[in-house]
Parts: sequence; structure tokens; C-alpha cells
Amino acid sequence: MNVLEDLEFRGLINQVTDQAGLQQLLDKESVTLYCGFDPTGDSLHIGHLLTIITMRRFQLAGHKPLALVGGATGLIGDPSGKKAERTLNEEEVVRMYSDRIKEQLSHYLDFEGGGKAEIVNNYDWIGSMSVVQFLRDTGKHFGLNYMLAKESVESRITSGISFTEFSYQILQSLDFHHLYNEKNCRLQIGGSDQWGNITAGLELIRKLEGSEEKHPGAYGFTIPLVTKADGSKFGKSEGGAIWLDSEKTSPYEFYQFLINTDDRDVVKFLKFFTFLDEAELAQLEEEVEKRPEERGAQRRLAEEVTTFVHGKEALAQAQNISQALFGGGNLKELTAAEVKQGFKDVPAHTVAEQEKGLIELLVEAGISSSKRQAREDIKSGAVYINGERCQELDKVVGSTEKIDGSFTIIRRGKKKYFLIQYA
Ligand code: 545
Repeated sequence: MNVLEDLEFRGLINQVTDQAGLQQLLDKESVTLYCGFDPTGDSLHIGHLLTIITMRRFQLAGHKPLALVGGATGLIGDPSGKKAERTLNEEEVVRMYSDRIKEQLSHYLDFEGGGKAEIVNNYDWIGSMSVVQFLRDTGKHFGLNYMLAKESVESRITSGISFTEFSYQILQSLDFHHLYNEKNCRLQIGGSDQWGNITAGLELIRKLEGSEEKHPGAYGFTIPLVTKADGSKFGKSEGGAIWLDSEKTSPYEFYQFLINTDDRDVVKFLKFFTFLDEAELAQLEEEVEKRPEERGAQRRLAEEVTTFVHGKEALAQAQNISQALFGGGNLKELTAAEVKQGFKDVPAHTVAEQEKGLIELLVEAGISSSKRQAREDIKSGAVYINGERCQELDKVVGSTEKIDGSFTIIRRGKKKYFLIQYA
């Protein structure tokens, strides 16, 4: 299977210009392709992952991906898919975001060897361009009607769009043409929201390079939006977006997010987000049908994608935490780092002493509302220390209750967890 056939099989082709021509080109030579990321925030999220993985698929097939950081376009604001005008970020902020996004992107592609990936920043060629140069050399090739007809603009005519955002499509087109000339880049990919900008770039290349016979063809390709069977938005949990930055979404949360994938979505997501082959995918599909309760497909999805994003070690930690919390494992076997990660969002309390009576501790940490209540909670069997029920009223919590010498986990009732730290 060549790369386009593979993408087709995975359901990853949304729209493509001249599929036959692109197929031919990809079969014939190692093709340079690009995808852009505007630094509109300090991290990519799981929604952006699909385009990154798609670039990786091209790279594994012998082609060369360029990841473009929009140091310039991030200062302007793409209206694509946006219902309202964006507020501009300070230049300093955009620079800081650019560095972060660049750093993140550098983990997911291969920057060594033959088809080595590159990261480019459009500030390098747009940043110092003069307005006269821009309007004469590029703006001149864009008809107003053409620009107005783009979905990103058309949908905003009544609600309002600034000249700044209106002009965005010209900048992205200019990039495609620049990379076409400078890096022999022949293909731009992106999410379905990017179709208008990508085709505008092809139009500019045609205008500047002359008829198709005179220049090597360029192509555009979009991947679909990730949708879920229940109609809710992909990539969000109760805590908000699922980020690729492990400081913002821990590998454990990331793993759990994927483990919780609906049976109706899991095969599609395996095709989208993993590099498993047809045979393995068919086997997992059968598992979902015959033994859904085992959740083998979800586990495989979570393992593959967590490894791709965070690495093997982080996956092992996420699995240990999950096992200790939900798989009948022992909390005491976790490391301090794993406890920290797994209990990041539960109320934490720091005690000054190295040991303390349980009743006092329950009250001090706000787990029970009074000493009377604490006694009641302990007697009724509602209190668990590191996963083990404790009904001793005179229990002293000390060094033997410290997981990895650092934390004690107290649970009241079925699922109210508290983290005790020691000063
Ligand atoms: C800029 C200059 C170019 C080519 C492309 C661009 C960026 C493009 C755009 N893309 C989106 C984006 O999101 C923010 C990411 C970092 C916080 O706005 N105009 O920058 C998304 N893109 C990935 C996919 C996308 C798209 O990075 O294409 O569809 C999301 O899945 O929205 O010369």
C-alpha cells in the first residue's frame, strides 16, 4: 500500500486536489510537503496531533515534511473556522508561543537522515517584507471576488471581519509559494478548515509560475475533522482540552482520556492515530465486537498514542497509576512521582508532623467535619489509608503509611480522595 492508499484506508482523506496526479508524484519521487501551525497558544492539543501524525506517515513513506511555525501569521490571525475576530496577542507573547510550539513539534518528526524533517518559521520571510512589496508582488494576484468567496471570509461578512484577517489567506498562499520555490515543496496538508487557504496558495503558484505545463505541479490535501459518535467535541475532558504538553495534561490523564474512548469510536481512532497495520486493526475491530467488556482496543489505542506523544517511560507510569487506582493494584507500590501525577487534582494537605493520630488528621485535612464525624467515619468503615480500610480509632499515621517515603492517600467513601504531604 502506498501512502495515499494507506491514508484512504484509514479514512484520513477529506479533500485532495488531483489525487491521481499526486499519487503519481508520490510514487515517483521523495516529495517535500508542509503543514503550518500558528502560535496562538503555548501548546498543541490532541486535535493538532492528527496532522502531525499524518506528516509522520508521509515521512515514514520516504517523503520530507516541513513543519511551519507561523511566527508572522500568528500575529495576524486565521479567520478559518472562527466565528468572530480574534484579539491580537503581543508580539512578545507570540514569540514565546512560537518557541514552545517549535519545541513540541521537534518531538514528533525525524530530523536525521535522508527525508529529514525541517522546522521553518514564516517570520523569516514575511517579517521584514515591506507593505509595498506585499501589495505589488502578492496582493496583485488576488481578485476580491475570489477572496470574498472563501468560506472563512464569506461566513463572516455579516458578523464582521477586519482587513487584517481578510488578508490572512494571502499570507498563507505566499508561504506555499515561498516554500515551493525555496524548498521544492509540492504539497500542503492541513485540517478541513484549511482547504480555502491551501487552494488559494495553489492559485498563487499557478499565477506566478505560469501554466501547469511550465512548472512542476503542486497539490493540496486535507484530513477530516475528528468527530465522535455521541456528537460531543473530540479532545475535551471535564478538565478542558487534552494538551500535548505534559505539564498541562499529565501522561496519566492523556492515557485515561484514550482509555475512555467509546466502543463506537475506537476503531476509527486506532486508524487515525496509530501506525498499526490492517491485520492488527482488523483483529482489534473483532475484539470490540466480540469482547467489548475487555476494552482491549481502547488499551491498545491508549498505549500506542501515549507512547508516541510522551514516550515509553511515561506510558509505564500511566499504566502503573491506572492499575493502582482501578485495576485492583496496590497504591503502596507507586513511586512518589506517580502519586503526584495520579492525584494531581485531588485536595492536598500538608502536615507539619511526621506522624499524627488518624482522627486529628481527618479533621485537620478537612476530610471529616469534626472529631465526632471522624470517629463515625472510621467506625463505619468509610476511611481508607493507601487503599486499605482502617477501622482503628487510635490509628497513628506515620512512616509505614508513607508511599515512597512521601505521601499518604486517604479515601473517604467510594471515591473522595485526599493527598497528605509531609513538611
Ligand atoms: C500558517 C501558515 C501557513 C500554513 C498554515 C498556517 C496555520 C493555519 C492554521 N492552522 C491551525 C493552527 O492551529 C493552532 C496550532 C498551535 C496552537 O491556522 N492557518 O495553527 C491548525 N493547524 C493544524 C490543522 C488544523 C488547523 O495547525 O491544519 O486544521 C487543526 O487540526 O486548524 O503557511
